[in-house]
Amino acid sequence: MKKIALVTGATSGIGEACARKFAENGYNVIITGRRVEVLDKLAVELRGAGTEVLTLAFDVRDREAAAAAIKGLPAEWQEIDVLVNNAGGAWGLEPEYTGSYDDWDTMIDTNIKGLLTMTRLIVPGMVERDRGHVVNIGSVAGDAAYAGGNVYCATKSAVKALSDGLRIDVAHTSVRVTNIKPGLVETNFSVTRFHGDKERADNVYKGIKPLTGKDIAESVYYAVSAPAHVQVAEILILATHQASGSVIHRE
Ligand code: NDP
Ligand code: 8X3
Repeated sequence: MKKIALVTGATSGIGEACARKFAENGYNVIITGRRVEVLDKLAVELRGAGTEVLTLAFDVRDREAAAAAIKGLPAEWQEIDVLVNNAGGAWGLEPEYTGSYDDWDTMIDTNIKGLLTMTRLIVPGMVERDRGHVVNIGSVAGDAAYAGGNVYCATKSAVKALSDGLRIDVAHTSVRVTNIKPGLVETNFSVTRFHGDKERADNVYKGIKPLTGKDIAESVYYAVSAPAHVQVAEILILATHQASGSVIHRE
């Protein structure tokens, strides 16, 4: 029987690349996000290449919708082997003392509470089956704050704490927990951060060769495909000319 990977935020960037990577490697995939038409398009493509795909459209901030989606899974999709908690992003890059309450709520509700909701819904089954892997997409931003990063950095620090906490709580089982911490990855991330300002978003990746969603999917898959006795706890993955969240050498 094929293994099952569920990827949140599979409609774009890192999540989409993860869904493709798992599909290429023989997994059946559950792809989630809010945009139904984007999920459907990816599903058609992956099915065309022989992968069984289930699409679930819901907002990870909506606990009831998330619970209905997971509890309503058809029997053959219930035994999820890999959960990639990827849905999320940054909203705003303002100083902490002038930031937007709405942006803060969106980041905290999505990056922390959404991830927790998915973990709470899916990990009990993994513990019961004594197998599974949770991959949380953290960030270099969780290691140290940078200018304007404040709340986003705090949410990614929380992802580290929640990954470490879960790893402790499942240590008596064969379930593994990995925190992947990327640096600059060129996706829709900066367009979201700058509320749709594409020009400002493009500037983030000027003068440096950024990572791609595919680079991150390779790290995710590396951790998941390691032998069963190996738990890759964390991977910090940066572009060659990035040294930390705030040190970036640009040509
Ligand atoms: P994208 O903006 O390209 O993708 C974000 C994904 O998250 C989309 O699929 C979006 O789907 C989904 N999403 C956002 N909000 C929600 C929500 N409320 N409910 C369900 N899905 C949601 O960005 P990335 O691929 O770059 O980001 C993915 C993850 O990687 C994020 O957690 C981000 O913080 C992290 N990361 C990104 C880095 C980067 O430089 N790009 C570096 C380090 C970490 P939809 O719109 O369909 O709901
Ligand atoms: C995304 C990477 O450096 O823009 O988490 O925060 S960064």
